[in-house]
Amino acid sequence: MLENNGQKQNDKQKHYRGQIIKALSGFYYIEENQTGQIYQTRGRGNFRQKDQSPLVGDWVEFVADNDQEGLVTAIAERKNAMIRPPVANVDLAFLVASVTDPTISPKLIDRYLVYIESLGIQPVLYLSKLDLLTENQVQDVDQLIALYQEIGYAVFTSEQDLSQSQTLKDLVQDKVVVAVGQSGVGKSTFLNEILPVGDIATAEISKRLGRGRHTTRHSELHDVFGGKFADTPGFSNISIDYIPKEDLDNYLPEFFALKGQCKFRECTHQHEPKCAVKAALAAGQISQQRYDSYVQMYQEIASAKPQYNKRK
Ligand SMILES: Nc1nc2c(ncn2[C@@H]2O[C@H](COP(=O)(O)OP(=O)(O)OP(=O)(O)O)[C@@H](O)[C@H]2O)c(=O)[nH]1
Ligand SMILES: [Mg+2]
Ligand SMILES: [Zn+2]
Repeated sequence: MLENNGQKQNDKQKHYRGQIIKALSGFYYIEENQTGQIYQTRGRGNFRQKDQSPLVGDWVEFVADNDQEGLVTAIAERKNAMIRPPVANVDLAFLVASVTDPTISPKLIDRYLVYIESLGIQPVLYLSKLDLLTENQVQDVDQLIALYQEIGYAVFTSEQDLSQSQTLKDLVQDKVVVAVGQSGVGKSTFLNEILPVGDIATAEISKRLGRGRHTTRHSELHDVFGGKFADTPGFSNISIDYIPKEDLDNYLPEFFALKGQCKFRECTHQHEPKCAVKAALAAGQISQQRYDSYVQMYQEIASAKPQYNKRK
């Protein structure tokens, strides 16, 4: 008889497939394919040796000898895997950025967008805390929204009632979606607003209970609009130096659209003559802010120390 993680396999054990919807304290919670039942499982020891640990969003095979507990035995090949937040097979990412408290800089928004694009995931913007703006800040935020819409990104805001939004439904249906962004920007709040039963703890709720700030500590998929939407812990240090510098322009859509028209095939859009990107910048078709973000990220990548075993 085989032994896995100290658990003896026995005759009652059955084989199942499902998707990991939550990972917490060494347990993986799997929604079984046929019944939708949730099994609490552990990973098999040898995943760790292979440097392959199960992630939320993974499709897995598992064995269980009762309705509740089991053991993950295999992870299906992934379409992609985000390290931060740790979610696999992601189709769509809501970049959540607060316009105040904390005010998120456009440079940081651009950085998150490049990170998401580089993983082959479709980004969408959600701007929160518009209700806290003073009158003279409103115009700046309107410009920000217009800028990203012109590039082609869908932009949602906290001013909209999204709980019944058909546009949002069409975007989310049948997809694995993550909310990405710094801590405190309102990811859990946004998700609560669109969930059929919005009961995720947010800072406000725990303040009322006198327990101080509530911050999300694990990733979890929730059923919403016919898709799976992950609330995840916030993070702000995004490493982009795994991106080859010559590929960076692939991840800014308005640069990507023009790069074929630059005179030099390896154009970095900085010092070269007859650069279509710089021409578009001069003509006001590419924004100075996006161009500055690009140059800053390019220089950061170019000056990064070469690393081995960089994550993809
Ligand atoms: N006024 C206002 N407050 C908001 C809005 N969105 C979120 N908040 C508040 O901002 C605080 C942080 O919100 P959370 O939803 O917990 O933030 P989070 O992004 O999930 O943070 P982490 O879980 O730490 O990553 C809470 O007090 C929310 O009530 C908004 O649109 N307007
Ligand atoms: Mg949260
Ligand atoms: Zn160029």
